[in-house]
Amino acid sequence: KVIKPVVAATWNTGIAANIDAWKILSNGGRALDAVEKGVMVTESSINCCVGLGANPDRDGYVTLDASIMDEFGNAGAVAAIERIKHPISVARKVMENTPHVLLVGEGAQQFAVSQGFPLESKSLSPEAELEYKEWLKTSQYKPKINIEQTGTNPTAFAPLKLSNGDWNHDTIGMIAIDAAGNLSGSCTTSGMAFKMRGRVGDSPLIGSGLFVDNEIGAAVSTGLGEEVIKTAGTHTVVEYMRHGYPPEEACKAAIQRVIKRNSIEKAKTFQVAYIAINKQGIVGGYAIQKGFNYAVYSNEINNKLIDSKYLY
Ligand code: SD4
Repeated sequence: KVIKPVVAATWNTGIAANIDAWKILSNGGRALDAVEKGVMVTESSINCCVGLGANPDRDGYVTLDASIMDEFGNAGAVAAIERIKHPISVARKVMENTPHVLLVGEGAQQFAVSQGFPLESKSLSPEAELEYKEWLKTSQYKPKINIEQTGTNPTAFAPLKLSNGDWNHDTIGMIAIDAAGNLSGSCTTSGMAFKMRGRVGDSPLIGSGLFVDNEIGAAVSTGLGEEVIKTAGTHTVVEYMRHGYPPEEACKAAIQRVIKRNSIEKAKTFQVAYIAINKQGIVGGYAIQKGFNYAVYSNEINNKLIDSKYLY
């Protein structure tokens, strides 16, 4: 039996995002539309890690990464785009209106403007301004991330600074199966807070931050992008599903590939997490560390936040 439609999204911000995605899915809409509209909710809200209200890079610029994939294996993405409110929609336009997959920086912005996206202000949100000023005091880049995400208020500016002095993080990744049984996925982020100017993470890279194979399943990632890229994270998850692993097991196996190239000691200092869905509509997730959660919405599971299993 196939469970459908279903949508799943990373972190507690996934709850609000799922609501808009579900409006589309429950009316027989296409998974692609659901995963775009869903994450637009997060892009519009003020939070630490997604959209123009998020934390800037170390030079004070908010630069955004996003990617989207449909049921035909089409893909579109933007990286290091500035002053555009909905990078996910620009990613979709790249997919649908260009012969390319990925546009970056100024070119991505020019393309967005040519497609009718307004150029927004450069200024930081008051919340990000505060965080940035605070960060400038030490200017230390310590990407030990998202060990714990507390609270269920999906619109709150996430608690950025952890008690151990590290910076929190929460990209939104969303995967869905629609009533027709088709899969799509999306991913959108401001990347690592206070990253180097020009740094691009896993989120806009197909096969790293997001991968969809309509015959098999879909996966998205969150966490330390460099580690996801080096293991082609979400492609790895989908390949494990191709070989018969259920989603949670596939995520776990891909997490173990991240561990394998690090010492256990090192791996305990950062977070990587995956969520995946297969063609049966089964959702699973796995993380290196405790504290990762994801929201699932289906006819059976009424938009519930699920604590992911984890290694350490
Ligand atoms: C990145 N993977 O840019 C993103 C950040 C993230 O939860 O997911 N944080 O590396």
